[in-house]
Amino acid sequence: MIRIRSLLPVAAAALAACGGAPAPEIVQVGLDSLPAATATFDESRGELVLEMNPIDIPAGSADHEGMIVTPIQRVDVPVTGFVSGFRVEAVDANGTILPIARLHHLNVIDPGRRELFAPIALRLLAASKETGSPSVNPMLVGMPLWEGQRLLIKAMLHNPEPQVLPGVKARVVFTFRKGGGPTPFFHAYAWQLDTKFPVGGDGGIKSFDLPPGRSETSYEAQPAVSGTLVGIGGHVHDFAKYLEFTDATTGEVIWRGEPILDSLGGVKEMPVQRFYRWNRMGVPIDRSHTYRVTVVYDNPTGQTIPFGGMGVVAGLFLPARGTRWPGVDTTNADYRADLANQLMDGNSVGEMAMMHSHHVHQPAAGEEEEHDDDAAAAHRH
Ligand SMILES: [Cu+2]
Repeated sequence: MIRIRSLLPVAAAALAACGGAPAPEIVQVGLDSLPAATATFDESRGELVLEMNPIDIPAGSADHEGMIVTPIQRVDVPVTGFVSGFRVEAVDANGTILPIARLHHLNVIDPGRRELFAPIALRLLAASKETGSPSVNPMLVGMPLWEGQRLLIKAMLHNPEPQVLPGVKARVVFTFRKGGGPTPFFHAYAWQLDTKFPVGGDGGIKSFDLPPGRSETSYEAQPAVSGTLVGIGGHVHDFAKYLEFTDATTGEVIWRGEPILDSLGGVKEMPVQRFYRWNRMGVPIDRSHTYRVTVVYDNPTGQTIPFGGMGVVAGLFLPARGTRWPGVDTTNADYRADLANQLMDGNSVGEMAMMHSHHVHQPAAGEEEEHDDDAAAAHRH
């Protein structure tokens, strides 16, 4: 049972002063009983760091890395301003930055604002070790955060060493500037559209059983507001042929991405496209239209692969001029189910998915495998 305290819509007056866009609608969500992470703003560096509590990563064994999903933690934003980029990292008990592979993924969720295509909490950031350090021009585009805004943060950590790795802290470093000035000109929000929206399967798992041969999985939804897409990318698993984002009302294919493969034929990454040009911010999105995400697989193994499929597009969106980004309806069944999944112990969910996870491309003896399929455990994004 989740208890959501004080459902009070608040106008973020401070934000209205910066940029041209109206302040987002904000719903203050309690969740006070969650453990608190820390937030530190360093104005001279232009960085806002959200750092999680230390956790011990279990030892790995010869055939298995140690892994742990952190408890979900709450963190309050200390200063109003704008995010224009980020990186994720993990540090050991001495504060030394660990190899990025120790951090499997890190997610930041905004429980007070909704997703564009579903009434669930906004996925503000979903970074994995492959994400790198994406950024936008801070004069042009920024994602607004306000002082006192409560965010949720969760990560999964790995340890290939044969001993416990103690006191590891995962963190996200936002490139951040204080609000109040005339820039950025555009307020941007992260968005996702998943083939298993709005809440996924048991425990919120967004991966699905992949049948043999060619298969197509899709999901359609209408956006909460109109606006402009400035960027798009996505995530798929091995054997994916392509991932597509379509205006189902007009039939127009807005984006199609084919996975970039590694030397073993596994999925290495998906291409990312920025739609904005010097004279045009991107692709218009109309709230009266329906949009569709489709992932197409060709599974050559002749067998159904449990949790083998996944398809999600994600990117950056600018609400139309004068449009306020919507808050959440905390009484909505999908919102509540999704939040309950996020608050669950990710290790029980992870183990369940792990038991069924597969390694399509086994590395040759002595070869380091960069591509890992235990990502099934991560797929509650
Ligand atoms: Cu996945």
